[in-house]
Amino acid sequence: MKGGNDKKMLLENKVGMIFGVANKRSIAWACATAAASQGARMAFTYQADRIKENVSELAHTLNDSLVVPCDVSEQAQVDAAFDAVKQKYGRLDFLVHSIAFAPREALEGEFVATTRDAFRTALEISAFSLTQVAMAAAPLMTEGGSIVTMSYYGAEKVVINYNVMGVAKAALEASTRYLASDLGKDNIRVNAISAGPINTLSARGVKNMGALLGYVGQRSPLKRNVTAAEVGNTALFLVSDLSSGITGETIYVDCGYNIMGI
Ligand code: 0WD
Repeated sequence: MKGGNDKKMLLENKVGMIFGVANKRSIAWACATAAASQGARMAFTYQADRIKENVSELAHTLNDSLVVPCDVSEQAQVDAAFDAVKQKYGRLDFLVHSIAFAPREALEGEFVATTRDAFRTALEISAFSLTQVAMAAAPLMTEGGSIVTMSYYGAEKVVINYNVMGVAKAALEASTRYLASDLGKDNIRVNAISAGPINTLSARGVKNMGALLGYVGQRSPLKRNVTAAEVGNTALFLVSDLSSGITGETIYVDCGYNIMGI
């Protein structure tokens, strides 16, 4: 029997895969550091060579990590990334999907002007990719698992300039529910975090992000904006067994902004 001081970490012996680290401000990196603090070992994917170095530098600060290329628009790269995870760790316990993309011109002006190409790209990279990685992850989650994705309030209400990304996030939240329904029988849970605005690389692609941060910071019940670390801690909860009864949900981590009417 172990002594009373031996506290087991929440993610001891767990293996994760993190999609969407671009730099140290990325929400995905906050999720990874939270998970690492509780003993997880993780593989990190990077989208393109321009961020390879960034991701490698960050990942190598963590114990027993792996760094693999994976642009989700290339199925062969997705397959290769999961093969590499299987080779190194043998299985997977959790996955954080924290990626999104829409052409910059689609993130300003009127939604009604969205082109077919912008719509297709936004929905493919920001929504379909969740199903794509869930499909690849499920066979590796032999002891059950937890998948977490990142959404935003623009899925539910109109946020000026968010446009086609709001439509993509609505599809992402619906996908979360359908995937949770399919994968629940294998004890794989799928949840979304709807994060308040945070000043990251992607966020700067949305026109007038600074104004949005100010607006939300003033009106949220907590009278401030949420931090990436707070989102990371919620992701930690969702990938740990503490949340074993939760699946298919979208959990707001936004200092309460979404509950406000007038
Ligand atoms: O206010 C915010 N920052 C919020 C972000 C509020 C609520 C939700 N989110 C969501 C985003 O929509 C996204 O889904 O959180 C997720 C992570 O966003 P982030 O941490 O704000 O942004 P960032 O650090 O830029 O990471 C997103 C990354 C990309 O970075 P860049 O900026 O280089 O596009 O998504 C990745 C890429 O690394 N990504 C891809 N990964 C694989 N294949 C692809 C792709 N095709 N496209 C983008």
